[in-house]
Amino acid sequence: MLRLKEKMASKIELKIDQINKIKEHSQIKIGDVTLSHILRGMRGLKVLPSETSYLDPYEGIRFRGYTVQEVLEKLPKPAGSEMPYNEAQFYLLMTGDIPTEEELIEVIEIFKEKREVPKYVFDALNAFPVNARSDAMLAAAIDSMEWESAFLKACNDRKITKINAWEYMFEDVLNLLPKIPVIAAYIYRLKYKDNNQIPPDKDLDFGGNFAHMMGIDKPYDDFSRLYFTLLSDHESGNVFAHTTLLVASAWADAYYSLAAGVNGLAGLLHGGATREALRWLKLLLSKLNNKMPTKKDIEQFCWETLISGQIIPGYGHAVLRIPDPRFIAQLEFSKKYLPEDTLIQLVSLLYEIAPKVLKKQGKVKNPWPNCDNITGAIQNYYGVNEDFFSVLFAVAISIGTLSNLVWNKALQYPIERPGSITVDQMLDLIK
Ligand code: CMX
Repeated sequence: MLRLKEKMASKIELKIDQINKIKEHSQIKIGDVTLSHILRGMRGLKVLPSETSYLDPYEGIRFRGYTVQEVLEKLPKPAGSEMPYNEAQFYLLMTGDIPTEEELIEVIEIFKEKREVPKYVFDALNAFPVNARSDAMLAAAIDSMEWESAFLKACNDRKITKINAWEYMFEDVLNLLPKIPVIAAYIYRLKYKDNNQIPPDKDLDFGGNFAHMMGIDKPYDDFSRLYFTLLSDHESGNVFAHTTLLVASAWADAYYSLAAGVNGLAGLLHGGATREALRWLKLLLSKLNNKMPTKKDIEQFCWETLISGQIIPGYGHAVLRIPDPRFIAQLEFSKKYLPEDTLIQLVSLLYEIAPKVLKKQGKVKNPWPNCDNITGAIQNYYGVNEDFFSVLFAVAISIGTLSNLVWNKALQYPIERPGSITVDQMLDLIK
């Protein structure tokens, strides 16, 4: 048995004991449901389990208890690289432990072995119309492999039980996750590089091989490792994770579930926010004939945006109440590697101005930048097309969401089915 699976099995056994203990106290109240929760997209309502990460409004994301800074410091890194192995982040999210060298090597080797994508997936991608969106192609590619699911087969063969379901999910996750960056890079080069494909490099890790297949020089490999680590998980309530875990709660396999999550990235408030933030920055520059705006120009453009009823993309957050540490980590990277870039300089200036404007307007609960504010500017520097941003997000967040998916099955969480309420019923409550 794989060491990773052995470790998971022993950790799951302990967690099941804890869950059984919690069940003895299941009547304990942890909050009240108010009409505001219904009217405000359930903000602040703690109702979803998440083993892999926890979002603290004042500290940012904690991956298995570790802050962003701690993860970047403590996780092992490839030789000559400043950013961690994404395989190490996967190991951490799956088990809660920083991997030893042996444990890490095992995951790296499995990922290399499993990343070969069946030819029929590429054939299907080649048949897409030229105007198809990259994220729609990724979702379709994932769905096309669904028939290979071990979980599906076990369901069909009536072998699956509540107790062993996680093992089939584990198998699917190990088969599926290593293929995602390979498919992503293929889509990119199919759409934007005349289908001039670069084969995988057997010596490279998850993030390094992605950068290689994209055909972008160093330090894009380190930026990929950084970005995939930072965006690898954000609890269970964001649209991507919630959609994936919801679909899986009905005992769909990892393929169907993840493809649903990828579709969940489409909207501009979630997966589309990186694109919108970049467009907004470019619009500001174009208004000034591509000259660097002054602080006054930026302030005026922020107000124009707000007064016209638009949002400032890349600012605000449903949970966070501080500048997103994932924004800060990317800002530090860009100040080191691309300090001369106009858009990066604009992002830094905006960081001084926009929070003041948003505070003055007084509507937002969090006037600080989120990670999406800067990612687009960095990708733009490396020549990556905006249409591809949701795919990059999907590659990253698949790491944690698929880990959580294994845990949700291991802890035997049931199908999700919350109740609903009509406006008339709400009115009855206030009579
Ligand atoms: N610019 C202008 N107005 C904003 C704003 C922004 N960046 N962020 C929030 N607001 C507004 C809201 O639209 C809301 O207005 P109404 O009262 O008129 O409806 C008001 O401020 C209060 O909103 P909030 O409670 O502070 O924020 P929400 O939890 O409702 O929304 C989010 C959170 C992220 C959708 C919102 O801040 C937003 O639209 N930001 C821009 C898009 C973006 O950057 N998305 C990426 C999020 C990152 C992630 O998903 O991880």
